[in-house]
Amino acid sequence: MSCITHGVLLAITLYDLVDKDGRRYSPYGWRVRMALAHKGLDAAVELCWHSDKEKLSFSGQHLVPVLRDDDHVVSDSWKIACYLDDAYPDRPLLMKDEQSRSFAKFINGWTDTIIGRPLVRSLYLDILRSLHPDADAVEFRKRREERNGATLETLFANRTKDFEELNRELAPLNQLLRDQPFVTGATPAYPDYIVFGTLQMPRHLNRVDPLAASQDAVIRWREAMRGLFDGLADRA
Ligand SMILES: N[C@@H](CCC(=O)N[C@@H](CS)C(=O)NCC(=O)O)C(=O)O
Repeated sequence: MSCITHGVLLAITLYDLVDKDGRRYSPYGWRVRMALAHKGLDAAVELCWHSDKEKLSFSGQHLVPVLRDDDHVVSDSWKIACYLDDAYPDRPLLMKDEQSRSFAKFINGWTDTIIGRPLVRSLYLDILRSLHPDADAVEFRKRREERNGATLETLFANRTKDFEELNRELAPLNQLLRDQPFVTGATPAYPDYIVFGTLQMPRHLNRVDPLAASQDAVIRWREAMRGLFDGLADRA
């Protein structure tokens, strides 16, 4: 299915998360938005709320992001990034060879677990409060409280400790970024978008900054990332 946006025919549609105030804070959605910009690909956007099962039923699952490119439907940000390189090899690559893809896959897992977990669980209460009115808030709370063995209020109260953990875990990245401007070296590529996407979450959700001043190089890198693609990172 193709969409017409501003008179331009777009073959690609990105299904991304939206909250009740129109904010798009999904870390995975941001990875794909940066990836599309890196490849110079325009996409129409379909906004979905948490567990928008009906709208996403065509994808056979209920999580965003989902990318539809004509007849191809790809869910999961990692698979989408791989798909974009495979389908559009003549455009700037997100991961230029097998080694780069392997490194990016490690960064994807590291970011989701070591960085993402303490960050996201400390933000659940903010997410709950910002849920779109049609999202299932009861189910949202139940699933996360079961998974974490604590109420969202308890997880929120632990935020300072979670941020301390996150800053400790970022130390090797900070060290790397003292020696080079981007995670992948002189220029940014998909591993940069992975980590950056996760850090976009608090920025767009509630403006809380988890980074301590000790993360000097990560903070400098984050500024550089915000400037990419005409300031895409600041667009809601
Ligand atoms: N591994 C997936 C994770 C996708 C994901 O967890 N998406 C969240 C939004 S950030 C979602 O759709 N949550 C809805 C739900 O849990 O029902 C990816 O990389 O895309």
